[in-house]
Amino acid sequence: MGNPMRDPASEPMSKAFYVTTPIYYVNAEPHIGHTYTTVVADTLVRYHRLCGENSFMLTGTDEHGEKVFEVAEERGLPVEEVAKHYSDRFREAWDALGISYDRFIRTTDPDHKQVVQSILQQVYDAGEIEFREYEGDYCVGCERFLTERDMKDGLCIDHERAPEARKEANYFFKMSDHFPWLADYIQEHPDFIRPERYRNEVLSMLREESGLGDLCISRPKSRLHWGIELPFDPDYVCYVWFDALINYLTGIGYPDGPDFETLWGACEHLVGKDILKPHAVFWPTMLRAIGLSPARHLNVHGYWNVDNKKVSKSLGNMISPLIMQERYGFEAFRYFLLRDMVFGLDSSFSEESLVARINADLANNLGNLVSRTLNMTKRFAEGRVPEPGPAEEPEERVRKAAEEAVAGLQRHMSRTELHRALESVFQLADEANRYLEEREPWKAAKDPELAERVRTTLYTCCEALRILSILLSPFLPEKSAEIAARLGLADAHEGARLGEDTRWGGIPLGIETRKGDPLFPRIETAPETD
Ligand code: ME8
Repeated sequence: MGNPMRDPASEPMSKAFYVTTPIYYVNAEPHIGHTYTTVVADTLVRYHRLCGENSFMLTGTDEHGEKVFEVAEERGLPVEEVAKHYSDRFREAWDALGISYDRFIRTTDPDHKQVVQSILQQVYDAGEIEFREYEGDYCVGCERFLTERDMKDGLCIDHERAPEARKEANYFFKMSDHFPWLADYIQEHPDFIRPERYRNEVLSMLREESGLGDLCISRPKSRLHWGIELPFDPDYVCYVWFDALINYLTGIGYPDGPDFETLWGACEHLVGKDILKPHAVFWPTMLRAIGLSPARHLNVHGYWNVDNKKVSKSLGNMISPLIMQERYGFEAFRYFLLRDMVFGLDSSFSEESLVARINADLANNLGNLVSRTLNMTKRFAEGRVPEPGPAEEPEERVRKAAEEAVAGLQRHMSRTELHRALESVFQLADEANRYLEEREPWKAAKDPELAERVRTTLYTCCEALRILSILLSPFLPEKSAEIAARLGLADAHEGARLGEDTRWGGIPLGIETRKGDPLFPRIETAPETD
């Protein structure tokens, strides 16, 4: 755990880590989908802090555009008021759920407006923006012109609504000029877009998609005044996606903030597959136009569905994270989200699967290990971590499981495979539970000749729990701190580092432990009635 003697000045220069979530539209309350992406970002940033890296997490709200304007019109309210109302809902939800973001950005923030205008001017001056007439099918839900691929039976596939035919004179970013280098870049950096299925999707988009031409980046004020004004034409505002993507730069102090260069070079975007195209095509080309390289990775996840339908505001089948928090405790819900979704694939949400997961992994496996270890330490070792005897084969197995858990965590986190990282860590809890069953300290304690064996068993389980409390801290921040506190290690847990503090044998002997209520009470579902 945290070493009080550690001198930060003597440590090697730390690596950097920068993670972003999409900035969410301010037209509805946060739901399970937004919560998932935000929790993944929070887990990653906590993990990188645990590794001692200079880490930064950005989230926030996307406030301009027609979608938000429409909601304000419908309600007869000023658009600024609606935007603030929903932006506050997101911020309050993340605060209530303990999300450790470093900045919550709003696209209505003054520094963002200034950055967007300076980038627009820069791209305009470079001759990459042109004025022309355009005609097409526009979906307000997507906030963009649709291509054939985006429609089925004349309706937008994502929003199940008919697009509007629109003809307008607008400014265009000459995005298609960039497609050849972008395709090469994606080929040469095979894990830039991951998992692989999304990389292939983008490559085929670049090869085949007929409508993927230049990007219309303006909206005439006569139709929509809610947006950032183009610095080179006051009759237009900036297209919401061009404005929104730039938040990833504003958020870390572009262009000359002290950490900008370091963090940008370590940027990991997290997005749902619905916004693959803007992130994989619009954004890298925009960055190139201002001389910046793409993010390190674009990590793309699938949808949470309920009854085979994507959870979304427009379909009205939302699951509220705050209600889940009230019913099950947020950490249990958070665990379920991270453990049940294979990162990249769709997943189906139901309360039955949530309860089954909580009971199996948290109540039975981890929770039981904690209560059995601490109860027996109380009963057979006066509540203190005892001095062990020599390790035998069963102890070696637990120790090996701890080493493998650390290695598995590192391997899977570097690939954003959080479900697999958790699986690796839980194998240590499995192994420690198996070990307890094998050593049976509750029986051995009756035989004075086995006193040393009992001490060794309890020591081994306390040490496994200490290591688990560190490895689980990115996933279960509060409960892992609680495990550490019951082991008498609350202070050390705060500054723990992966590697030096997760080596076997670090638990101080003789420290006073405390049992306590079940960490994750079993959830009894209502009995079925005939
Ligand atoms: O697209 N399953 O905002 P948005 C999983 N403002 N994730 C889901 C989901 C679901 N059913 N539904 C939503 C926007 N999400 C733009 C982004 S970024 C510069 C601008 C998550 O409020 C997922 O991360 O519609 C998805 O990409 C995002 O919410 C869309 O949020």
